Amino acid sequence: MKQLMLGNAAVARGLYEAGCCVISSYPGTPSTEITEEGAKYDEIYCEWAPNEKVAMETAFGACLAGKRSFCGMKHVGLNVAADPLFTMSYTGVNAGLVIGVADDAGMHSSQNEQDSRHYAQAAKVPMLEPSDSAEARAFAKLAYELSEQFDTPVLLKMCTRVAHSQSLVECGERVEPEMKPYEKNIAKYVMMPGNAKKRHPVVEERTKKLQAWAETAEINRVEPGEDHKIGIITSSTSYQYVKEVCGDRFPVLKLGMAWPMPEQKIRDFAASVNVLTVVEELDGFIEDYCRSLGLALVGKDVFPCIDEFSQNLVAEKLGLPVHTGKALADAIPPRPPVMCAGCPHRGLFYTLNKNKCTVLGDIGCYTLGAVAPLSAMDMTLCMGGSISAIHGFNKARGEESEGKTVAVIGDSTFMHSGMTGLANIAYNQSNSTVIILDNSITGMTGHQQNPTTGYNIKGDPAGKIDLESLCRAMGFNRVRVVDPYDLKACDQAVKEELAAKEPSVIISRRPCALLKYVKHKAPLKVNTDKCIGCKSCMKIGCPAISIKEGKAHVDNTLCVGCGVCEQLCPVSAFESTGKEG
Ligand SMILES: Cc1ncc(C[n+]2csc(CCOP(=O)(O)OP(=O)(O)O)c2C)c(N)n1
Repeated sequence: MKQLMLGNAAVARGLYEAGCCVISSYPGTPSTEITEEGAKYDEIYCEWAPNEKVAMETAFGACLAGKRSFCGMKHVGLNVAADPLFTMSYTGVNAGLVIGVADDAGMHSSQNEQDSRHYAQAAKVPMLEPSDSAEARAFAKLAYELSEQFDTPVLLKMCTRVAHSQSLVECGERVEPEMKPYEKNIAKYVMMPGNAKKRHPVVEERTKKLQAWAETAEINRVEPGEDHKIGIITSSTSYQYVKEVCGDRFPVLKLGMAWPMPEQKIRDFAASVNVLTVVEELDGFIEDYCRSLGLALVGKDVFPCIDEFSQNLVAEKLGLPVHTGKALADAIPPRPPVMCAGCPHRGLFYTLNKNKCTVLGDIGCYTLGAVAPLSAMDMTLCMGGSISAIHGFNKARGEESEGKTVAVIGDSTFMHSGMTGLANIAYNQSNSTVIILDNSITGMTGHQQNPTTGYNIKGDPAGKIDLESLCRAMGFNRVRVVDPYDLKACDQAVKEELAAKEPSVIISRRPCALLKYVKHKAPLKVNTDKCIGCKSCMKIGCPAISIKEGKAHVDNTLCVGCGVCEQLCPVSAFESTGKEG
């Protein structure tokens, strides 16, 4: 029976059916649901690792031990895990190893728009690229076959639209592959120069074999068309747009394998059409390969390498009729992201703004501290970047910046890649103040557990890292905890730690207001007789507060009674509604 399935859920289904036994991942939109769905299968051991490198190495260890394994991440996660990836390409695998990576053209939820296909080429590993949920399931299974047949990790590339769209999937049964025997093999698995030198030719040979496989593989298929004026090579979600706007008009070479590419198949296809056209999102990856074969084509000279495509964009560029309905951007009112009502990060950012701090930021819900009226963020680069950067900033600018510059980082991001930056401060001694925004969850990506929360992916009790002890053990004498709902305490902590003559850590601790176990106070209301319309309460950018007829107004469907606005009101106009939320 066919069922509607999210692309990421279909990947998880494919992993399950292929007999995958171990999944270790780090969350990141649009990849997260692969692992969340994988965790629903009892047959698979599933975990959130502290970061993508750890996840990939864990999956590698599991495959080395003899079980099919998987790790999943978003595109930038592959940067973090690139180090093991490039050498795993040399060692190859024991049982199959599949690495899921999800790109985010259009940057729906990302800090950049990189194209992961380059990693497959650079690390010399195969990459499969599904276009819908049925392929997501099938390619996940195929990836294990290729991994074991060619002795290689296999990349499975998703993108936002394939990962987050639903389409029909026919499920199958799980196979339970026998655990592969573990045999010590120093020449294959110990990558020191003498051994690695012998593995590199193996890798080059493997790419040739994979290329030969790609020539006849069904996943690289030619779909005939009536009009050979144009022939389109495409893949992933671009294939869907092409089919939607062209139907069967033009012949299409759909590449299910992004790397290596089938040289002869491409040459034959090019020879069968007048104008070869490559339709691909982001970089001209297929295009560059075709050009290296000496083929003339239409590609990035017409199709942009920026932002995601749409049916209309593809139609317009191919000179076909464009759908003239309302553009999506006009049909849907814009909803810029804001910190939620009751977000514990708000009080802290208000304090940083008030103290005119230079804030070296990081990635998480708290990145929204950059948005007006809080505007308390000077830099956001990549996960973990805040702590390393404050050290460099303070070393460069000296005492003047030490007294007013802070780094802010979330609990999950701190565990991901903040600790090593903190070690650098402790070791090379800059007088830096680091604020860990501990909301007891990985908020940004939808509430995943992490090593500081005390729970595992299934919500069962797990190890819990004590942030205060960790920072002290690293050599910080000044470690203090504040409640970000308490503006006076935040102000005092920030002022004192910035004035201190040694490095310090402030842990701003309060669980995310959206966590199920968090009890809310009664929403507040405004006593309009008292309100003088000074708008002091608007300085925190709370979505529950607006101005109506010159007076503050609280939307009690949003307000969680955190009381931060109350602390700013000079005339005590906020009152409790008394109705517990
Ligand atoms: C290398 C990398 N991996 C994953 C992500 C996706 N991501 C963005 S922020 C974030 C974690 C946020 O959690 P936390 O630091 O606890 O802050 P919160 O959102 O809870 O405030 C993740 C996983 C990313 N941007 N970069």
